[in-house]
Amino acid sequence: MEKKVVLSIAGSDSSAGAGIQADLKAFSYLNLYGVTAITCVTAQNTQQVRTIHKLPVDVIEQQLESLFDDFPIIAVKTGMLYDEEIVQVVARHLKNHHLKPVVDPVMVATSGDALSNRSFLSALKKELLPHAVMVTANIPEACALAQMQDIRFQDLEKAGQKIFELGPEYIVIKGGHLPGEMVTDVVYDGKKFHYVTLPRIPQKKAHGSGCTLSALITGLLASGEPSVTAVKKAKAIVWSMIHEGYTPGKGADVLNHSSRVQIPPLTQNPVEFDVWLQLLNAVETLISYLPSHYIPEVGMNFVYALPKAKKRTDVCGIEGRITRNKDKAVLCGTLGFGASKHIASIVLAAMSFDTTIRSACNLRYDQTTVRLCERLGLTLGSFGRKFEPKDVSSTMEWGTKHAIMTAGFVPDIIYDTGGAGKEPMIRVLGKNPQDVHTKIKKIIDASST
Ligand code: PXL
Repeated sequence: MEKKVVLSIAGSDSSAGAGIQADLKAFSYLNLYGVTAITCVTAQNTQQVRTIHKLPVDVIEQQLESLFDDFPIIAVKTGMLYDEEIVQVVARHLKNHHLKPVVDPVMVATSGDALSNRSFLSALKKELLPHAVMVTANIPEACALAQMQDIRFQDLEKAGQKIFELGPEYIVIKGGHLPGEMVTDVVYDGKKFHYVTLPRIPQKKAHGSGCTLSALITGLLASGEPSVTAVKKAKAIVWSMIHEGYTPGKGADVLNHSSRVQIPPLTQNPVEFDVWLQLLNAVETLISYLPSHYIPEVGMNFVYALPKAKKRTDVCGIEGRITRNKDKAVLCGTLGFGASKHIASIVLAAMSFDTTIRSACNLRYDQTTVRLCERLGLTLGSFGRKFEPKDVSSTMEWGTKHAIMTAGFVPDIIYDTGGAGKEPMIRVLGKNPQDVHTKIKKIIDASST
């Protein structure tokens, strides 16, 4: 096996949420081989930075030389460089090896502790930024680089232009410090401003998100992504890592760098994003307790359609389904539009009668479950495969429409008892994933009492 080699030149964070440790996890996430040159060792936990110990500059240099002597390094990110002396050494080595870094201009930690000294800023501007492929600045860092007192949303383009004059090919200004329910980052390539927006994740104090973002961008560039796409993808990945983050200590949250985090669609349409997120929340809640005997042989899908959905690609579902592993339900694969065939056709068929029924999920067929649904007051519909006309192109569409027309309305449950080589199935329908989940929970709770 071969992996591309990427380098992070940054500080060590003993709490492993940020710095070199975050960079390595981000590189691994992208299936790259990360190597590191450590500039400073910080003693910190999720609450505070206690000490910063700068390494002797010849030790930093020896790390770089050892790496360049051995590895075919194709991309570099710089993080905490602390002072002028380190900036100079790093800039010299990168220039010698014709490598243009992604620069994360780390100055202050999320906790408010300083991660640079007074000589850092001017050295960064003079020595490193003119040779950078990209700089990823948050608002306070952008203020320092652009020499602006304050940057509001309407000042982002002016700030981008001023930082562009310092030499990087691409400028990213991250809007997380600006107010609002949405967080917008701006990417400037010297010609055009590209806006990338995702909802703010409330109540999370994510330590290491800046480091992870720039490391992911570096890795995606190394993997051949165009620059603006690399920023968009990296932002979507970081959003998910924060969304699924956790609190390993007593202080800040850390990102979940697991390869199983679900990445939102790269869309600027808030409705699509909301459909994806509501589905994800329901799927995650469901699999956290779903008894495995509810999962059919063919696996389970859970879908949610856009308002006025007409085609399969308007329906978000699970690529790979929910399957059984021993006694647990597991989510295999990712959520995406166009990912489901069968359950998506059921929802599309239901929506042709009632546009408010936009979500569905299938369960293993069991006669007792059907009777239980009836007792719980859920409305039932069904179809028999043996009545299916020969010329239908989609059994699910035909069966769903047949069940709805027979019932005279869209029922909560549509089941069929199978056929030759066809597993019988129960499908739970509802207005949205929460609604479908509530019905499933009602069934599960009632069956266990
Ligand atoms: O998030 C910036 C950062 C970078 N590098 C190191 C850090 C931090 C934040 O705490 O500790 C080593």
